Amino acid sequence: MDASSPADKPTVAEAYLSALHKHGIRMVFANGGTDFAPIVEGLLRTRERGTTVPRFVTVPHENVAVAIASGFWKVSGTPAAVMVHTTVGTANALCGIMNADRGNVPMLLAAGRSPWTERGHPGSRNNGIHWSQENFDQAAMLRQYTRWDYELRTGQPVNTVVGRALDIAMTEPKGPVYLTLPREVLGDPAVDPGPEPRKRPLGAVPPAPSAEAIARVAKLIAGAQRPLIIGGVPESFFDLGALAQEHAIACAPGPGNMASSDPMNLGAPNEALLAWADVIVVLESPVPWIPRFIRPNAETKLVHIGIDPNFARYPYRGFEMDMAVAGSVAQAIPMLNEALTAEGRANAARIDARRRELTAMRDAVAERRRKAIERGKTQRPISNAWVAHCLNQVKQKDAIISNELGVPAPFVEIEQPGCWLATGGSAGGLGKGVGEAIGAKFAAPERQAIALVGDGSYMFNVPSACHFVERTESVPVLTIIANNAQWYAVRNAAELMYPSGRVTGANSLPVVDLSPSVAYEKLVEFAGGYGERVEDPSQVTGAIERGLRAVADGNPAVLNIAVAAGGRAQD
Ligand SMILES: Cc1ncc(C[n+]2csc(CCOP(=O)(O)OP(=O)(O)O)c2C)c(N)n1
Ligand SMILES: [Mg+2]
Repeated sequence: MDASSPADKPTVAEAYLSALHKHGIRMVFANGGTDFAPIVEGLLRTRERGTTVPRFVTVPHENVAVAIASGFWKVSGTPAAVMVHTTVGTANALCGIMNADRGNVPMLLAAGRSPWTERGHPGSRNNGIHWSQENFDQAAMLRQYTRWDYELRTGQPVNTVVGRALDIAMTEPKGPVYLTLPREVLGDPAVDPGPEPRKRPLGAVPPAPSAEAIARVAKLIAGAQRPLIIGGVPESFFDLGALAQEHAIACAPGPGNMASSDPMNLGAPNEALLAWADVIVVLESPVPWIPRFIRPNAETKLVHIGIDPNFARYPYRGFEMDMAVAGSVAQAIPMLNEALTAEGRANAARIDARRRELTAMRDAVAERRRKAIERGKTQRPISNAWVAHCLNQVKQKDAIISNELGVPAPFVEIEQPGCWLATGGSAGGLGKGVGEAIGAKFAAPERQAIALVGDGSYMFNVPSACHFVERTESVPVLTIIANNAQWYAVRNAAELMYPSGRVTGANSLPVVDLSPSVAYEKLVEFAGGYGERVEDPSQVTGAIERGLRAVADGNPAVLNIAVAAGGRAQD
């Protein structure tokens, strides 16, 4: 039986593609299979008919496709769709979906479903895998990590289903949704697609925190000697700086949530900073500190503000709270600034004194970093701080940086919002650093996109798939590998657990070493890219310049930089 009817009436697949476009989906990062037959045919037919549909990009690994969609969202503010092949494609996408869930990254993941009929429909089973790939509940594979899942049924209006999927994905806490598309349904003639989407942003308006609660937080801060803010959100990049500077509040904002040069930005929270504070306001931060190592004083007042300050999606989490305020942090920060201004006049002298104290604390942080950079000038293997310093010298101000165990965040200067992609949470599933940079490049082709990755992380990114897409879609990025020839994180974990064990100080460790190291810089050459290995600290700036030039000329670039192990020091 042939699926094309004489009149070639539009199919559900065509209506689905059109519904995606109507709901603002511009890009679909896709990895196909036998379930895609109606989609592939539909793409050709819609082209013939002049129906506008999203751009489909072939991505040869699903985890990379999800990372690209994530980077695209973070830079464009528009969610992307990912489409994968049935159960097996879903399995490969799952690690990325776990990160998207914990990072509140909205996206529509769609997967085909193995045909469910053995005969009688043009889409019926015609391949052995149509029996063996089916499972009992495809969405159960990732239901813990999606906000919603559904299977498109015969006769259903696709506008309504796609609209619902995207509204849920784009409602706080944002996150991935999953739609399965059986081959028979996609191949059926289109039915009424339902009402056209109304002209409005996707998702619900986020809830504002209660003004009364914010007034109470302001009172706590106004009455404090040493208030500290931990966390933040990229949307409030400048608002957080304004709040902190106006009222002299110490900040440990997390990279990408506040300007690196902000005088109130004290970097990552550490033991001394937590011990210093008498009020701590935690902003949208699932893990504000690691209680086993550092903790606030018992009498320090603790306030948590966030869409869900309980992080109910996390099974176990024990951070204490004197006050929990649910609501958008982007709205809370200006509200807090206003409420504090009303409180603050009487405290002017105290605020001035604190501003002096914080300036001295900030100077001490800057001095520590300056010394690390100074040492790095001649260190071999190269220090990560030095690599970051060299990058700061040559990257454009609005360069987009994605980081996955690459050079350390505190040393990279970020002065604009939207330049640091590794904000928010993540499930820690490695393999998204390069893909997110590529997604950023899709969203902002005119900007530099730079992936900072560890040698281990580089391989988790399926570099062949990344460099393939960089070449085929002309979205070149600069990948800088901080190559310490090991999974240092695994070593570090073993040493922390067994400080006087065999592992501590051992030269070489099983399931840690990635040595002898290999020529990662050669891999990109298969895609016509530029690669360079760097061992001499005096060569780093030049190599980054050469890499950025290669990218500007349209070629992917990889720098394989031999760095010291354990150099991922905070600051
Ligand atoms: C998918 C996945 N597999 C394994 C891990 C465990 N893991 C965490 S960090 C790490 C090592 C990463 O190595 P690299 O990128 O070289 O960074 P380094 O630790 O050397 O600084 C591993 C294997 C993980 N987080 N995600
Ligand atoms: Mg490593």
